[in-house]
Amino acid sequence: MTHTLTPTAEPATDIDDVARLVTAEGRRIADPDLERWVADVDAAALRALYRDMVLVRRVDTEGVALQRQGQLGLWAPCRGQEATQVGSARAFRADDFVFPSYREVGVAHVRGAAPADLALTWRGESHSTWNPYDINTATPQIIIGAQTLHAVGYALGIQRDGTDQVAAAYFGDGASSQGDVNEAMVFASSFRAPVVFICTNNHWAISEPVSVQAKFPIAGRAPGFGIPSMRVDGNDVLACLAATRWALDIARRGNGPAFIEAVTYRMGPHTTSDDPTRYRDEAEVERWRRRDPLTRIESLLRAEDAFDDEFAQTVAQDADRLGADVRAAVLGAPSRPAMAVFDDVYAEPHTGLAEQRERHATYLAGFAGEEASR
Ligand SMILES: Cc1ncc(C[n+]2csc(CCOP(=O)(O)OP(=O)(O)O)c2C)c(N)n1
Ligand SMILES: [Mg+2]
Repeated sequence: MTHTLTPTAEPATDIDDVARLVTAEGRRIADPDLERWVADVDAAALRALYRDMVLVRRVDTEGVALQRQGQLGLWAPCRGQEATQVGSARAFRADDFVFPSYREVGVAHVRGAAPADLALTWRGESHSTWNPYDINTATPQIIIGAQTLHAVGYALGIQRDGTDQVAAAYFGDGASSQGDVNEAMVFASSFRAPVVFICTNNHWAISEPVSVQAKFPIAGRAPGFGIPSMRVDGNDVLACLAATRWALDIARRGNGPAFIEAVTYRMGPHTTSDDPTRYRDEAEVERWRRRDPLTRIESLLRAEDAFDDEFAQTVAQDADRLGADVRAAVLGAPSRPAMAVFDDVYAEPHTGLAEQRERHATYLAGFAGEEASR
């Protein structure tokens, strides 16, 4: 092949150059290719998606509050990303296997994580909370992009088992620059692994804007690996559901991996340890506030006469109950002994860990008697 391939445009920052079914104002727009994937979504199903998003936002708000009150060590807010998480996660089958990052609280909720499971790792009380095999969802990954390799490995296992399950990996715009993610795509493509890559482009990797590392839409990279991709409005829950069903269908039929770039925005800080006012413009945040994924579906439901005060009240009550359950789980969690942090890390003895354990025990021993002398 001697053709010169050049990017035809530079729309990496054009947030409207996306597949979409519902506008920011809550009006439906026609896209026959996308629509056919959600032809079954009636008013009741749309209301259920809205409810999911309200619940996720409530848990997220509770997580931030619990951290501010000193009950959690850290929280990674997902405010603004509810449509990306709920829409995509609702497309999976229960027996598909999902590999999330630390920010996918909405995915964990949809997959069936219990209220305590959504928060206790952030309290340092356990290395992981849910049993991955109970909800076919791996524990949240902190090592940026590593879960894409795990997902591809899992997908290759599915392929050898001869089932029609699919593995999925969630990762961020920042992660898309990691070697792991690119290696995962090469392997997935080469071996036609049944895996779906979901890149949440929330415009920021801590303080680095996506424009620094993506001069062309991130979705545009996948075809270079031989992987079909779609760039979707990540604040349109219906479009996210449709896009993920499209991607899953490719993988489930044995046609190899598919890739989704969900264009959304991280409304909050990177984590509760971060202060985004130091590096980003309030005007940008305000622009995205007007594209709120919850308001969008509420407007659509109202326009279609499927939203009333009673429904809003029921959803708000359900959300408050879930928020209260998360809070109760955190406040009621037993404290494990400080040295337990070294348990269950490796299956077999590990010299590095043994050294750390000893150092930490010596450090803790330095406080002996302090309690009594107070
Ligand atoms: C391998 C690795 N390198 C660096 C970090 C530190 N780190 C934590 S979050 C983050 C940014 C990730 O950005 P993105 O992939 O866009 O995900 P987002 O936080 O926006 O959800 C970095 C660099 C890490 N956890 N792992
Ligand atoms: Mg990001």
